[in-house]
Amino acid sequence: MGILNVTPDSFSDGGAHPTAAHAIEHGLRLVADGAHIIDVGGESTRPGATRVSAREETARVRTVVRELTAAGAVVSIDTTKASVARIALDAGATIVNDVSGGLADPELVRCVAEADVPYVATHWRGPSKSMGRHAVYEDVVTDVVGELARRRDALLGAGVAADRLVLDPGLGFAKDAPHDWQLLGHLGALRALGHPVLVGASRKRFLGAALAAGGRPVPPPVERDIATAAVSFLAATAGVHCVRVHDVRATLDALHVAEAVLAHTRPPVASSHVRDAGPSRPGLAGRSAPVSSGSR
Ligand code: PMM
Repeated sequence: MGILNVTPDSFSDGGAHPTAAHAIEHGLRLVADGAHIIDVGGESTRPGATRVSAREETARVRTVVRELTAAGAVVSIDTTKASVARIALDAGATIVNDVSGGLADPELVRCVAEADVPYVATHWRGPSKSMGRHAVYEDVVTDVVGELARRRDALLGAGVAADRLVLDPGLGFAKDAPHDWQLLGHLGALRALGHPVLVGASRKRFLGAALAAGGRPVPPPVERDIATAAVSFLAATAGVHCVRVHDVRATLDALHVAEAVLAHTRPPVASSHVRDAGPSRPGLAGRSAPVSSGSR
C-alpha cells in the first residue's frame, strides 16, 4: 500500500502535493513502482494535528481518488469520517482505511457495512491532538490485541463482514517507541485474531529514534525508508498481509528478499499456511506494470 497524503501538514510528506495534479502524478508513480493499493488521505493524523472539516477533507481527496481509479489504480480512502468515505467510494475507492477503527464516527461503520468493502480498523485510543496522553499500557501486546478483539466484535455486530476486516496495531497511535517495538515483535498475537493484518510503520518516529543510536542525530522522516523496508521484511516474514509505506520500491525489494527466505526456510505446509493470511501478499507477486494514464 503506497501512501498518498493530500495534506499540508502530514509529518513526512505534508505539503508535498500542493495540487490535485501533483498528487495524481505521485499516485501513478507509486503504482508504477509496484504498489497494489494507493491510500489517499486528506487529513493528517500526526501527533498534535488539528482536525479538518469534512468539506475541506473531501475537497482534497475527491478528484485524486476519481482520477487514480479512472487510471486503473486500486484506491483506499484514509479517513475517519463517513461523509468523506461515502464520497470517496462514489469516486471509485474500493477500500476504507480508518485509523480510529470506527470509534471517531460510528456512521462510518454503517457506511462500510452497507458498501460491503474491505475495511482496515486500526487500534486507536483518541484523536491525534490528545493521543499521547493515552500511551499507557499494562502490557501493550495483550492490551492492544484485547482492545482490537473487542473492536472486531463490535464491528461485526454492526454489520461489517468478517472477511472484509483487516486489523492494524496502529503504530505511533497512542504509543511510545517501546510500545511500537513490542507490537512489531509480537505480530503473531495480532494475526491470531484470524484477520489479515496491516502494518503502518513508514518513516515513523520510533524508527527515527532507533536510527539515532550511537550519537547520530535523529534522521528526518524522508531518511527513514531503509529502516521502513527492514520493518516490511519483518512484517512479511511474520505473515502480515499488507504494509503501508511511502517508498514502495525499497519495500518491494525487502519483500522479494522475504519471499526468497520464506521459500527456502518454510516447509510446504507452513508456507501455504502463510498464504492463507490473504491473497496477494504485498510485493510478492512482483512489480506491476504502470497503469495507463487513462483520463488524465
Ligand atoms: N498511519 C498514518 C496514517 N494512516 N493508516 C493505517 N491503517 N495505519 C497506520 O499506521 C497509519 C494510517 C500516519 O502516517 P502518515 O502521516 O505517514 O500517513
